[in-house]
Amino acid sequence: MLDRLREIGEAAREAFSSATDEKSLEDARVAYLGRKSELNRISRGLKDLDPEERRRVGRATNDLKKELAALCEEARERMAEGARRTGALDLTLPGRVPWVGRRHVLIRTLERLEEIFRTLGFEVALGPHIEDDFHNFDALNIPPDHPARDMHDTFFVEGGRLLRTHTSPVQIRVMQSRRPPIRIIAPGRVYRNEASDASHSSEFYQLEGLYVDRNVRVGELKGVLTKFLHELYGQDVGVRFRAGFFPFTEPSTEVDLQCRVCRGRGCPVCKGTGWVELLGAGMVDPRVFEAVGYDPDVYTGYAFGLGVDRISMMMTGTDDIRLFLENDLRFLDQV
Ligand code: FA5
Repeated sequence: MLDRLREIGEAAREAFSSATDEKSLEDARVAYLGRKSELNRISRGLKDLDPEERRRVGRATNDLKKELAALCEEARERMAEGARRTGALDLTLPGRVPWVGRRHVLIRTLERLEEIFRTLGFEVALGPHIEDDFHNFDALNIPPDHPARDMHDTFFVEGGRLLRTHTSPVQIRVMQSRRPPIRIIAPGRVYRNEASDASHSSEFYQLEGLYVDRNVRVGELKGVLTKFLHELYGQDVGVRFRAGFFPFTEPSTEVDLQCRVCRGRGCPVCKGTGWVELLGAGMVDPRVFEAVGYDPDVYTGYAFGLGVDRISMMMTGTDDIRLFLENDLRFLDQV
């Protein structure tokens, strides 16, 4: 029996070392290590041998099996290496998944918001990021000594100009350039010189909305915002309208969404309250109409300003607003 094992070993070594392709290697593996191989038959027959013979043949069989398995693996690696070197395709290697780039999650959120508001009859208007005092504050009924200026910690640039603290100056620019009816949204980046935390950033996106015509009513504002939030988050989303204050709207409201990171249980994003403030809104104050030369006895309107980053956080379950600007592909690939 031991002689037979030696013969099998010699033939098998020869077969594995001379295998030149996948097929001949697989044939050798089946012939010498496969279920129906002679080596396997000898293993199965060990139980019929007397104890001394069983011990010797058993050990020799196992040693040969291990040696042949290693030879088989070596031959496989040799072939793969050869294929790599010659540039031939090695079908045994796992494929490389190509990395596919895509638009940033905030841009995709903005596109979704624009899509919803376009179907509600709004058109897109844009304005400059570097603004003047008049458009960012004065025309919005925020005179120099108004306490509301403190709420907007401002970055100033040369020439007394500033980085816009909100998208509301676009309202002023649009009203200065045309007559009602006006129904626009103004998406864009805004800047505030304030400390950041899970839900506050010094650079974020807003989307402004403005509708001006004769007889625009507060019920329409509530209707359009509710419709928008239902489109975005589904009909059963938790929404609350709170009384708010903005110098450029009267009455004013702030709208909160039940926190979708913690499902309302309380977390750092909602500061433990279960609610996240998404937007401010209200009926355009008559003083704003006066600043742009509209007659407040003829026209009424509503305006709103959405925090796009927070909307995106609530769409994607993102628990820290700073992730949006850190450019970490491990995060951006997931949202
Ligand atoms: C304003 O900026 C007003 N211009 C909104 C407005 C427009 C009111 C038109 C009435 C009519 P406020 O500062 O609350 O308001 O910001 C609006 C939204 O921007 C907030 O509800 C919030 O979602 C988002 N936001 C405010 N500050 C930050 C910040 N630091 N980081 C991220 N998002 C913010």
